[in-house]
Amino acid sequence: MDELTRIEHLNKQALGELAGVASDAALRDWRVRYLGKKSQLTAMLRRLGELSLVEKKAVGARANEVKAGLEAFLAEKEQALSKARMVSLAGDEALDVTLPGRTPPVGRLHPVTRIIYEISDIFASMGFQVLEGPEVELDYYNFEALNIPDEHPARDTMATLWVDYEKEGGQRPMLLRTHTSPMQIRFMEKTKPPLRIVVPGKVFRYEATDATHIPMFHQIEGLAVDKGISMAELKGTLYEFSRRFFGKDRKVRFRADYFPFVEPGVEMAIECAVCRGSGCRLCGASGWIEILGAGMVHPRVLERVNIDPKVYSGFAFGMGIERLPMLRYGIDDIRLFYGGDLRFLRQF
Ligand code: YSA
Repeated sequence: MDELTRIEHLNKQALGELAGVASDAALRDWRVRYLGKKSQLTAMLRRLGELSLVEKKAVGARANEVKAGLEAFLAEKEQALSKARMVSLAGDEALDVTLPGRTPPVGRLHPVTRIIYEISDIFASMGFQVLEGPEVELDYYNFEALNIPDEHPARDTMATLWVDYEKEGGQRPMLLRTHTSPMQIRFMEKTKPPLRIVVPGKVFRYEATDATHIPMFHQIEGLAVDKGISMAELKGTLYEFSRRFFGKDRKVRFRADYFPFVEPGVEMAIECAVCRGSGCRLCGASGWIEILGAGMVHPRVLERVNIDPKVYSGFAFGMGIERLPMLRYGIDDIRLFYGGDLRFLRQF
């Protein structure tokens, strides 16, 4: 067989095999065999020098032509294989099944929700039942039953968002609850002592905002009624809460305060996390941030729900929830919780 016949034979064989190639690995194999350094074609081109001038011209030209042809078919085959990897869907749509998958964005709980769960767990472990109550409330539960009748000056401390103020025609005024305390009444109307509950939830006040005040915030109400409950149980419970939430080294301050539904009343403050007591913008230079109001349930409140104050006594508290993570992490503006800035929210 002369060289030209051998080239044609080789070309036919190479093209025949290429048609049957169905994978990248088989294609790599084919390339080595027919176009690689040790292929017959390369060997033929190397042997050209041994041929006569006339043969050299004819064989050389045809060998290069076949080589170029095979390279072109190789490129075509490469493209066809990569296209085959795309599963055709409909029309122009295509799906490259070899692409890495996209990670779906996964949401997470809002920091305030997480704190509510954490606080509720702490109180639950101390024997308190966790429940919720309505955000749209009757004036009766929000004020009247809590010993805050109409025209009582204490109403001014909780600027109210009214839903319905019609007093005529039997309609009872409704509002967005200004605190979680109405749940004290709702629960005691149905359940007699001994009882211990905490009630987390949203509250609303028509208030200007600043670094520690917003018009919609969260509180958690606490109520314990039993025989022989005293101020010692109130302080013990709140100290224990602070120790578990902030750690044993954080300073706590109790001061006398006034709320119409307790007697006596107190407020509890925590040492400011930002300045550690030396005074800064967040704590208004006082070194303390108030987190809750509390006290011994007023006898008149107990009487209203038919619990005899001569037999039973109780303590109650209402804690502002947003201020707790502020005090734990040193967050210097309460508005950050509701600004929707994911750079802030993702840190929790
Ligand atoms: C008092 C005695 C009880 O027996 C039971 C509950 C209470 C608390 C009372 N119901 C109350 O709401 N008191 S308060 O108006 O002083 O608010 C309690 C806490 O809510 C505050 O200490 C503060 O931590 C938070 N708070 C009040 N206004 C806020 C606020 N947090 C953010 N923005 C506001 N605008």
